[in-house]
Amino acid sequence: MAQRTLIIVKPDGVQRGLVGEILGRFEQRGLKLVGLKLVSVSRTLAETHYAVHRERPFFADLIDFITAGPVVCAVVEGPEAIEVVRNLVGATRFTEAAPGSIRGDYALDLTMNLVHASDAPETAAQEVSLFFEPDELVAYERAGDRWVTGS
Ligand code: 3AN
Repeated sequence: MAQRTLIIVKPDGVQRGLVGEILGRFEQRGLKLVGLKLVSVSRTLAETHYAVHRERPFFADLIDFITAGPVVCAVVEGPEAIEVVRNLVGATRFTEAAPGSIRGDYALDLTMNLVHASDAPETAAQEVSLFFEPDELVAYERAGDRWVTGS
């Protein structure tokens, strides 16, 4: 089933010059970009986005980090996109992230782990609408898609 999911290249990814490399992995897999922008995340937006972690001891560090510099927000679309993207991103803990995944290739820290990706259909819908207005998402056909997804 075609899904849309939110990807955030976190401040460490932008500062390290890895935006192209990271977004390229999703493009290379065949996922379609339908939204893309550079954002300075406000503390209010960060606290809403990470509300599920509000009571956790690392919450303050997480908010400080995600607001420390610009991030790149993207929405990608494709078959089972939520799970496909999570697998490309790799496990939360860098010690467990498989080589070949983004975190497995580039991350050595639990907070500075380069990428956020939605983890379920409900959170994907919430997070896409938190970071993008409806008119910022673009529906379009790609000529090559029938050779990638069959549709
Ligand atoms: P993921 O980013 O893999 O979806 P989540 O949603 O469980 O992981 O956590 C969101 C972010 O919170 C992580 N990317 C990481 O930066 C931070 N985080 C999660 N667990 C911890 C922890 N035990 N200690 C410090 N930071 C954490």
